[in-house]
Amino acid sequence: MASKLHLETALLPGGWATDVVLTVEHGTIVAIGASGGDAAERIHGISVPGLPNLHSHAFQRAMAGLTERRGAATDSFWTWREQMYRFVDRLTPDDLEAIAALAYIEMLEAGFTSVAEFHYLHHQPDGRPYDNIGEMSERIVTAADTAGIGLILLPVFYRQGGFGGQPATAGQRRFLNTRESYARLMETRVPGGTIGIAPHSLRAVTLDDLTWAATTFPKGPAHIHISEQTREVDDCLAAHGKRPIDLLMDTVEIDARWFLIHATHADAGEIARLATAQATVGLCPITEANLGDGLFDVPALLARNGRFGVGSDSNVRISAADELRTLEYGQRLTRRERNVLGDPTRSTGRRLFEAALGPNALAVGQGADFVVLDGSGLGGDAALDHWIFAADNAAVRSVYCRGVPVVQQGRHKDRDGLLAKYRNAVSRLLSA
Ligand code: NGQ
Ligand code: ZN
Repeated sequence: MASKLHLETALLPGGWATDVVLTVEHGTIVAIGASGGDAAERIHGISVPGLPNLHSHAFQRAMAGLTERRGAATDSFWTWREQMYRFVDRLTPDDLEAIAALAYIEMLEAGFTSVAEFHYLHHQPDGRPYDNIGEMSERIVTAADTAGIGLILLPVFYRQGGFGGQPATAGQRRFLNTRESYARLMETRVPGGTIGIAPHSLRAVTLDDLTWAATTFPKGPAHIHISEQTREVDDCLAAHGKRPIDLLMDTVEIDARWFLIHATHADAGEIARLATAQATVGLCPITEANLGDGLFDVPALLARNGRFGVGSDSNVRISAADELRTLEYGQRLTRRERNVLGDPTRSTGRRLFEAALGPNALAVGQGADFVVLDGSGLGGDAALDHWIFAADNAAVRSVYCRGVPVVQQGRHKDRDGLLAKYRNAVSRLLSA
């Protein structure tokens, strides 16, 4: 069952290498060698490990382009959220599957080889569970399988409308679970993938619920939205007398399994704490710009050797390169400096890229998940910088997941059929 792939140029954990031969068995790299041999399929271009997408709400892909219009009052994250709730109200399981499948092939075409789906659209529009309570979760699993992307399914635990036990609004009723119904969602099977917990936010669960979820499911990844808006920080201080990340870290044991999504308004003390705990900050620069969230202090995190990655969140635009570029440009614009997130040992694009890889690498024991870039005549770090700062998604030539080419010549193999299904779903939604 072993196959061999001969990479012309590849980014290995130790740096750039040429003529790298991967031996792949059942999707996993079992050996890395230096010589070709006839059996190996030759892959031209610059091969780099696939990036993990740390945060997605796939259904929001279908809202791209629908919320860029000023309302009567000042628009904000909170007015956008009301529009999102109205959109959610009409989504069926078929819609979710069609939209998620398109979002996932676009992620692959952008160089993401796995997605952490922060999934909260669990129930029927009136809040009653589907006959199969896991219906919507299973649609996400099917969409990921159709696209061929790695899936970390994060069923979201959502219990209340806001701090201090505020009742959920009508727009939030599809998201709600008891502890019992949540435990059933956590039984969803994710073949070849992973499942993890996702208390939605400190707004949407009580501290008791948070502790319950973390201790009932002590293994696997744990994700939470946190500190994205200054109002959330203010409300948290008013309700609990602590800032959100301090409150989280005083309530449950935060370690390397935790992903703190956004963390935009973390202060210096909170950044030091989460870095020491080896939690990963899940930054979503395109969405954070689109929603007017603010800028996370990445230099402070890097100074503490903290971990970060990127997520496409609202999927208003799906591009790993653009996430990294927007992250760096936000810092350049506020500091009026260049190469803010770089270091002298490598290019800024490579530094950002390697940070966002997390544990992903072209190495024995890892999945054979990699992206082949067209370097436009450039090699090494310059090819990565060209992708991130110039060519964007157009530089992605092919993408391999578990050793199988899912994207070739920049296009996913099933793009046409999945795009047609997506368009049907969106036109039905907009006319409903
Ligand atoms: C979400 N999105 O769950 O889709 C949220 C909005 C909320 C972002 N935070 C809802 N970007 O946070 O209450
Ligand atoms: Zn989110």
